[in-house]
Amino acid sequence: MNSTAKKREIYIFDVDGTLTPPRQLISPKFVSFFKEFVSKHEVYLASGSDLDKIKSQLPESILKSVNGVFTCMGNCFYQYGMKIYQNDFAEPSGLRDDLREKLLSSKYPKRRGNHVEERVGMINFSVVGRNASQEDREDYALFDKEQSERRLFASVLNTKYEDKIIAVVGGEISIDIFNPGKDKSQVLTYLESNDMICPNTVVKFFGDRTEPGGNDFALASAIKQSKYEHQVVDVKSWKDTWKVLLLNEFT
Ligand code: M1P
Repeated sequence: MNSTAKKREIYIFDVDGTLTPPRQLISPKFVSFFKEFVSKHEVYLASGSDLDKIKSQLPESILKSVNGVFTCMGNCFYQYGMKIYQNDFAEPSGLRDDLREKLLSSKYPKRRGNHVEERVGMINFSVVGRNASQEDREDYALFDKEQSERRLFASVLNTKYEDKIIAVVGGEISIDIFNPGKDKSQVLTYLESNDMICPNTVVKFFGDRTEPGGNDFALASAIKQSKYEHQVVDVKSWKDTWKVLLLNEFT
C-alpha cells in the first residue's frame, strides 16, 4: 500500500468576509481560481446568510459544483439544488422589544430600514438596517469598530436570554441570533452523523470571525476539538483565503 497516498480533504468556507467582501460579489480576480478549486476539491459553504444572498454573490457555476451549502448558521442545508433540512427558531418573548429599544437608543444616527430579518432558524439584526448602501455600511463599520456596539449588544442579549439564544457578530453591520447549539458547529455534526466524513479526513475551515463572539467561532472550535486532522484559518478577507489556498497547493 502506498503510505504517501494523499488523505481525503474536506474544505469548508464561510462566505461574507472569507470568499467575498461582506454582501458583495466575489472579486473578478479570485473567481476563476476559486471556480477551478471547487471543481477539484470537496467543498462545503457555511454562511450566516441565506441562499438568495449567496446566489447574488457567487456564480451558479460555483454553487453547482460545491458539495453542499449550509446557510443561516447551519440551520438550513442545500445539496444538488434541493433543501435537505431546516430548523425553526424558538424566539424568546421580549427579544423583539429589546431589538426595538436598541434601535431607539443606539447613538449611531442613521436608520435605513429592514432592521430585523427573519431567516430559517435565526434572525439577523442591524442598527443601520439591511437596506444600507455600501457607503452606509462602511460608515457603520467604522462606528462599530470604535464603539464595539455589536459586540456589547450581543453580550447584553446573551446575558439576558442565557439559555434561550446566542447572539454573535458576523459580517459588517449585523448580528446573528439563534438558539443555543444552532450555530455553525451543526455543519460538522451533520457531516459526521451522515457519514460524509471519515476518521482519516483532513478538515480545513476558512472563516473571518473565528474569535470568541464571532459567528465562525463555534465551528472553528468544534473542528479544533474534533478527532480529525485539521487546518482552521482565520482570514481578514478573500485575499488571505486565496493566499493560503495557493500555499496549500504547493506544500
Ligand atoms: O455571515 C454573517 C453575515 O454576513 C453578512 O453580514 P453583514 O450584512 O452584517 O455584513 C450578511 O451576509 C449577513 O446576512 C450574514 O448573516
